[in-house]
Amino acid sequence: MRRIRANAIAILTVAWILGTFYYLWQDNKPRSSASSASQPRAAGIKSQKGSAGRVEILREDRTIPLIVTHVPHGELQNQLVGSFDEKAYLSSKQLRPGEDPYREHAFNLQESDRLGSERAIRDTRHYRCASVNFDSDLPSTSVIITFHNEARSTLLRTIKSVLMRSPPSLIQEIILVDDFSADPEDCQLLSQIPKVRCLRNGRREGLIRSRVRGASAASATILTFLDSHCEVNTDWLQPLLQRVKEDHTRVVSPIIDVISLDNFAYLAASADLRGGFDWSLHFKWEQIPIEQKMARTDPTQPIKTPVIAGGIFVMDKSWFNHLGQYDTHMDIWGGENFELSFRVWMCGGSLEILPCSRVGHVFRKRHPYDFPEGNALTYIKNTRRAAEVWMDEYKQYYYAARPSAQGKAFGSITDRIELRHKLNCNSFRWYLENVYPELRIPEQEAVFSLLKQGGLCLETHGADSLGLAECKGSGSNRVQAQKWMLVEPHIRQHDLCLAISAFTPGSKVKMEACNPKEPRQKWKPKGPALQHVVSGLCLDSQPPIGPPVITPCHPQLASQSWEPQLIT
Ligand code: LR7
Ligand code: MN
Repeated sequence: MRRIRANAIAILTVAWILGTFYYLWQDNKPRSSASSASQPRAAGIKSQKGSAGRVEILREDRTIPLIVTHVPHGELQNQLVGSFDEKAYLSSKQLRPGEDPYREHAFNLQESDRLGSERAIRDTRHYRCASVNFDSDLPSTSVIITFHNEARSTLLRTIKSVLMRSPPSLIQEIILVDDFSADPEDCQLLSQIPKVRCLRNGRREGLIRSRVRGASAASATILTFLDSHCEVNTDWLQPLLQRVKEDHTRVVSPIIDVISLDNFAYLAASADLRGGFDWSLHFKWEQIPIEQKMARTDPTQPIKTPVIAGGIFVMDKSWFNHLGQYDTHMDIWGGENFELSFRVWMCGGSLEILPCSRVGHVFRKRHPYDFPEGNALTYIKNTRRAAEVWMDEYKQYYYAARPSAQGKAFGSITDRIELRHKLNCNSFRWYLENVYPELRIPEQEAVFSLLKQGGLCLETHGADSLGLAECKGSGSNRVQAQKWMLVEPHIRQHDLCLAISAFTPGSKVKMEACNPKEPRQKWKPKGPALQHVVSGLCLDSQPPIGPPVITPCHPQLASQSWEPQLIT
């Protein structure tokens, strides 16, 4: 009896010990091991898996044990970074005691320097991302980083995060384009790191021309653009390359996480956002439309976006070249993301945010560098170029939202217009209808006018018929029938629009319910005449007075002359 009890106790003890070990092992297992299906993780990195796992993150996350991204150590680290003397590079540019740590870079330089060149960051992806599979033969990429007077510690951390968190075989090279920073060594010294190349501009060009220079020098078939103060997260690159490999017309971005400009904490950004803008061409993050959100059953799927933020994206190099790279007459900073986004969508490509790719970026509140032509004028020049080339008649809303842009110089756009014709791109209306229907088109101020022909006015009789009649004064009740709202392309009265009944000369003109997609209702001014857009024929009262019709345009004809007279 005693032996049985002793045996039972022994068995229970062993089971308890085994259970405890199993629990600890489970607890310690790195989450990335669940992704063993995702082959393209670098073999070298995989063998180091044991050094990842649960660690304690300092600062704001102090008490929460977190799964962190993997940082290789020892030999692998040497292979990736070579003999580069990191300490010397960083220490020669330290903040002097008493100096304002925000002055030079508009973020807390002291904190950035303190962090050093590598650190563990939280894997901010949805947990299902870890089990997504990628092709084993993804193409490699040239990473292009342009910078002007970037802090050494942020720049180095950007580069090291790329080298350490990407499968080495997928990084062909990292091209730094030093946009005429004060110290050429900021860039030059970094070229001691294997795969890192340094190009230096002989004068300040701005990020747009710098990126074009970097892209032209790239030897890989795929381009990856990064800002100079980023940290890429676990397996950030594979989802991007996979989507572009499948379809070279896709231009893809990661979710851009936030690195605090004060304490450099790495914070997860919402996965429900996409890029949008208002009519002043101000970029903003916005919620994805509710219907799309409801339809999303798989959080690893791409999110279509009307525009990209601009700094962090992957694009096929031949597609980049085919579409005309960038508008190199844009200076320093701003607007190029709209120009690229409109161009990609309107000329046959698409823009996506891939939620399983995460890259952190230090968002700042001001520009730490100067704009030779001034910040406001540069932004206006760049966005005016984008609006003039791509926004067709909708550019009026840009000017209405940004009146100061009118009359400001923006250079010649002939080349870019030619490019648009050559690429046979869709209209901005197409873009609004198909890509960004959520962008509200501002109500035009309702302006009512008479449409006068000599002493007579165009008027409606009931719902259907039209004719000319003596103009009524604004006090008269009957003026309603002569009161027109001219909102291009419509000539309307309340919900009814002037429409042709057929596209042939002599066809009658009538009133019918307005429909923005109906080509029979679209008109534009042609001198004193009103021309039907599609048929090219003009509104004619065909004297001696009959119901109005459309006839070939001769704007000098009295029967085709319609003088708008505002009703106040
Ligand atoms: O003259 C310059 N030359 C440069 O090389 C001015 C800037 N630069 C570099 C600079 O060092 C940095 O690497 O260009 C990059 C972007 O400049 P930032 O970081 O000062 O600007 P930003 O982060 O506000 O820029 C966002 O908008 C820009 C519009 O022109 C670009 O598209 C940036 O790439 C873009 N950054 C991002 O999309 C990251 C996410 C931020 C958001 C939203
Ligand atoms: Mn930036």
